[in-house]
Amino acid sequence: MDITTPVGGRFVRQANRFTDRITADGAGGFPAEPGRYRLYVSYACPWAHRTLIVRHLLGLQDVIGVTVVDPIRDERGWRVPGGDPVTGAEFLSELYLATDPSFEGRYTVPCIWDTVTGRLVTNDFPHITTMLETEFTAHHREGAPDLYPVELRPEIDELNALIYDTVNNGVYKAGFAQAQDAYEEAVDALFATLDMLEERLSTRRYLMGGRLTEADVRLYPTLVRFDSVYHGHFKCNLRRLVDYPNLWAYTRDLYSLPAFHETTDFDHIKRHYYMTHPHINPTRIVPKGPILDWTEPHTRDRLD
Ligand SMILES: N[C@@H](CCC(=O)N[C@@H](CS)C(=O)NCC(=O)O)C(=O)O
Repeated sequence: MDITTPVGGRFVRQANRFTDRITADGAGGFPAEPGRYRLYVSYACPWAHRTLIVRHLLGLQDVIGVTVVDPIRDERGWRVPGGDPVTGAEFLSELYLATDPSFEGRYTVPCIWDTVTGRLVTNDFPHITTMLETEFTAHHREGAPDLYPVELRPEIDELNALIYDTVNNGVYKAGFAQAQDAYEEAVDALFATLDMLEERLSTRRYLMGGRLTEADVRLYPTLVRFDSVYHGHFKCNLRRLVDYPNLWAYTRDLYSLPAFHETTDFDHIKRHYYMTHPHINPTRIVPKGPILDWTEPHTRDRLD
């Protein structure tokens, strides 16, 4: 199982346990200092994927180091192949239990470890990207984009809430549903939002128009996984991504940027999903397809 608590056959995601914030002024005890924090991710995990994209877009690679876990997870949780160079941990659970010995939830990525206090600061995934965007500005690369512009925040937040509920988490609600009606409800809501986004992206290059923002970073990890895992493994099969001309070209447009394609690992993605959820794929066989041409010209620049 994943982080599932079925309620009436519905998948309910666990609340995030560690919610401290790293801030530019260090007010809460966690100042944004280069080299101090370590980010733990899985290339398979869409929530972790977005943190890698933002770290890359903002040029924070030398400011925050990353440890990548093995894509296959068993009942012990995420494993660090060869051990973590920073903490020596072999399993992510060690970091959670070092922070709170009574922790009983699931050990999730993404999370951030503070090397000074020797504890996890946060596994609060919706806030990790905005924290990198707003609290680490002094360390952004020159010319880094403003992914969360103040004037667009209300619209970004509103769209993100819908995308989170029906798309990012929607595919999980479909895939982990344990009742027919729960599954159908999730799939219907998912494709209603995808249809809406297809329309929205017919006149706009990115979700907010001419500029790349946090909203694109949140949508991409689900779209890039869609045909390879969610369509089959999670039964989100009313349509494929490639059946949506605008969404498919939009995803290829983003994929053409190094921050997106260098953090997209289809081998980790496919092996993780098909081999880590034996309750929905008991043979753990990883399908060979689909074959997708991510380099097909996207022609989205015509919308600039
Ligand atoms: N922290 C968030 C999102 C992160 C998340 O769900 N991560 C998944 C991978 S995509 C995970 O680490 N799961 C570990 C597990 O279920 O054992 C949550 O608890 O809902």
